[in-house]
Amino acid sequence: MAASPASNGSVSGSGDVRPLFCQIYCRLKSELLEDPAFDFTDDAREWIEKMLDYNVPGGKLNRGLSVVDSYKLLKEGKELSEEELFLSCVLGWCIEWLQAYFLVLDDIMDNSHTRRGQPCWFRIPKVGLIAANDGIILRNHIPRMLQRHFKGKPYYVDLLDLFNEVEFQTACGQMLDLITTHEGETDLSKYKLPVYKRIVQYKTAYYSFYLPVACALLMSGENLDQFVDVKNILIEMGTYFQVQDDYLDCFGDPKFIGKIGTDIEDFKCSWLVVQAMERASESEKKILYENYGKNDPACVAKVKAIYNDLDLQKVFTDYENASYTQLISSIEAQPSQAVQAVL
Ligand code: GPP
Ligand code: MG
Ligand code: MG
Ligand code: MG
Repeated sequence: MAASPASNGSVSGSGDVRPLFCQIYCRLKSELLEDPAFDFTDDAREWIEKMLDYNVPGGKLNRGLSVVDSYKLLKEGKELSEEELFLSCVLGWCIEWLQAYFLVLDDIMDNSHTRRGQPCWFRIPKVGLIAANDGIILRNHIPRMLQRHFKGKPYYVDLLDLFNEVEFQTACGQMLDLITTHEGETDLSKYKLPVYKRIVQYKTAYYSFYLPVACALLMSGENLDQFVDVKNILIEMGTYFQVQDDYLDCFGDPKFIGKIGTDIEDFKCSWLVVQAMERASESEKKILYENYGKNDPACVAKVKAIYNDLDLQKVFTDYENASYTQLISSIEAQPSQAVQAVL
């Protein structure tokens, strides 16, 4: 997720919540810096504070804010108590922490350069591979925050299970992303749509789309087993979101998306290369085979030229429209108005 103006696609209400949400970040950070489980030195406190400020709050905050928005909608117009509002913000921040943890490690694995308009954390000379441990600390902050604010709530154990399960699914998705890249290096024709969909369902959709809504449902006292349809719709949305991420990796403006694309250089099973392989002539396939996955701007330019010749921008717009129509019809088939509003 990239840095971008506040006027992004988040749903109604988040505009008002954003300042409070950001204040709560400061409170959570202070609590973590005073965690009695560790005997902090000044240096340790200073490192963690810098690491958090660099990696946690600088994104669009869509995932975090959507916990608050979803929870409000599930309450169907009933005013939230101060405690309920605070707790939904804490859960929102837990997801932003999870995202920071994934991104710090993903940028090492993808050999990326920039994130949210600044160098990736591991690219900072004093940081380097300390970033790997910082990722572990970010991950461990989540159960620390959950314990402090939710222990004793009837849904506490369900929250822990949810975060654990979604983290596991994401790590498995990341593994598929990485091992599929190895297979593609020997044979690009392995990059087909079902392979792609499986990767993105796990690496992106669960934590980015299902998790915020599932958190709001648990806070509302719901049993997640009753929301399988909702989960499937959110997975479709997450898939759409990753297709867009892949499209922007190649065609987005780094100034706006906050990161420089590396998918072509990294041999990624990107939506674009999957579409290109479906449509390319034998001679175009030959060019793709020879140039995809090379860390050389001339090779990257040849791949992009094929994407342009195949008019993948139009293929993307068509996919976007079809996916939107499909999602709207699944949402409208949902029996609950509150759930429809959330979706
Ligand atoms: C997005 O892939 C997926 C993640 C950030 C999940 C990472 C999971 C881990 C367990 C580390 P991406 O590489 O396309 O994202 P981006 O384009 O933002 O680098
Ligand atoms: Mg990645
Ligand atoms: Mg990446
Ligand atoms: Mg990407």
